Amino acid sequence: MSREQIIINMETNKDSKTNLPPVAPCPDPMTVTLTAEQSNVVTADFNAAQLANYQGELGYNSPNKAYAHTFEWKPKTRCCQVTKAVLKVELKAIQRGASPKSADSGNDRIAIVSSGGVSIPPFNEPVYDPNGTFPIPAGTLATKIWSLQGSDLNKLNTAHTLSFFVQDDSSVLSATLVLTICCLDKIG
Ligand SMILES: [Ca+2]
Ligand SMILES: [Ca+2]
Repeated sequence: MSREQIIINMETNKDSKTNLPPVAPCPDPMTVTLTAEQSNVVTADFNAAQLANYQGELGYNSPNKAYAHTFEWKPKTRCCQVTKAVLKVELKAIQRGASPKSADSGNDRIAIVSSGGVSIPPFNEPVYDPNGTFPIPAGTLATKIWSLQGSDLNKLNTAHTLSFFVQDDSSVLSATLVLTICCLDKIG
């Protein structure tokens, strides 16, 4: 390749073989796993009713108490972007659920919430499959694995937080948020 050709390629920033802009690998990729071992709640993400009756302990075992948690992450540098986020929550019915509409574990829901408790679609759903077999006994397990998108990723990239809320006869056994992050410079 001639010196001129190299300069042209540098100027146009195109691959000399494909003539396409090069696909730049992330210069500083990382994965961060956040857990809910430590209770943390950003109250602005919840409404008054939610804040009036919640706790933040994993494995809590008394009914009629909701669960709230806010994950928070800190960008390593100014130019870090969450490109992927997977929330996994393991739950257990503290009391039996008679039907999908009964005021026991049967009607419990789990939702990602923001700004005064507004849920961010599509992640607002029953804890236990409403089309499954009822009644469900106490101790019934459920697992949610949600790959976040749209507003949830935006929230992680602007506020650097993500909150979720669980009603009120189900125990949260574990909750993890795995973030795939790309940082554009390595200057701490
Ligand atoms: Ca209840
Ligand atoms: Ca309930």
